[in-house]
Amino acid sequence: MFTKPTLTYAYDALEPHIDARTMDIHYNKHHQGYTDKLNKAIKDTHYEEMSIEELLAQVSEAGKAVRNNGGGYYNHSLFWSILSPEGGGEPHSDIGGAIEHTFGSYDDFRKVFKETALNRFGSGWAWLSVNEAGDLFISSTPNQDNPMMDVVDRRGIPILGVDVWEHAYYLKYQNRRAEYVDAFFKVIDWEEVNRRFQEAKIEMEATA
Ligand code: MN3
Repeated sequence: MFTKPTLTYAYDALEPHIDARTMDIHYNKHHQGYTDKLNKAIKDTHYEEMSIEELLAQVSEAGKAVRNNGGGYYNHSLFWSILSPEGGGEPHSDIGGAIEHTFGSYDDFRKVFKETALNRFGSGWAWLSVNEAGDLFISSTPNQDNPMMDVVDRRGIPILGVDVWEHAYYLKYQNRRAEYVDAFFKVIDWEEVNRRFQEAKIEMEATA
């Protein structure tokens, strides 16, 4: 049985960037829905014995319900963890250096990441991930797919992601996805992204 991680901040803690009502509905209805449907889909199957990471890595063999809800479960768990009321600003430490090294500067990174989020037609996600060489890359996936899955073009371990489904921003921003993505940058918890970056590099080295 998978359970949602507990939020470490209040629904209104990310105001004015992400509004309390959106947080409440997104966490309690959407994320809960993915979690419940995932648990239902894997009940009495061998997927019950797996971690979510193991499951996603071989999701091509699973049905649609496991792919969509397994992705929805994982993606939202990651999303809440990389947001913080104390977030925003420019990344420093290791992740700051790696972003500068890969994209030229933080501003250049932000530009490409934002474009990737805006160019995702319909519902999906934009990601910053670590590939098997330990390098950063930006990608986008439709629906609830993510770079962990064995069905995507560019595989890696995501360390930052933005949900661009309309349910993530419509109440406050309506169709203005660009404004929402700008606001998202103001609440990114770079310390958590850096922690995930370290973990992902160790994981990739271990599997290389
Ligand atoms: Mn969502």
